Amino acid sequence: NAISIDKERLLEQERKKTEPPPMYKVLLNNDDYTPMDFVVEILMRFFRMDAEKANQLMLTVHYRGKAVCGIYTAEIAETKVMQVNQYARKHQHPLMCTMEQA
Ligand code: NFA
Repeated sequence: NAISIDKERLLEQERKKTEPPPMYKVLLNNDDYTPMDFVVEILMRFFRMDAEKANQLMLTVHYRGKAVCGIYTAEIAETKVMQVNQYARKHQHPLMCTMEQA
């Protein structure tokens, strides 16, 4: 009946409020052309890493092919991917930032 449907809707709202949101890994992918210094700059600028951490992660991408830069909710992850790819394109580098569910 109508009351039990209302109750289900309220329960669903409560579930949504307490459920942790799905999380997404944001990755950088290696390529042969993007300068190492530019990748380090990206990691400092968009992922707020210090120079040492940024260098480490850049080398992980360089030697292993990709690495996780951070884990975020969908909206934040999508924004990071857009900002990084736009910035790379603006500077005419092929660097690719991608996301996948964590
Ligand atoms: N492989 C690139 C080079 O040798 C550097 C790089 C690192 C590119 C990490 C993309 C990501 N210049």
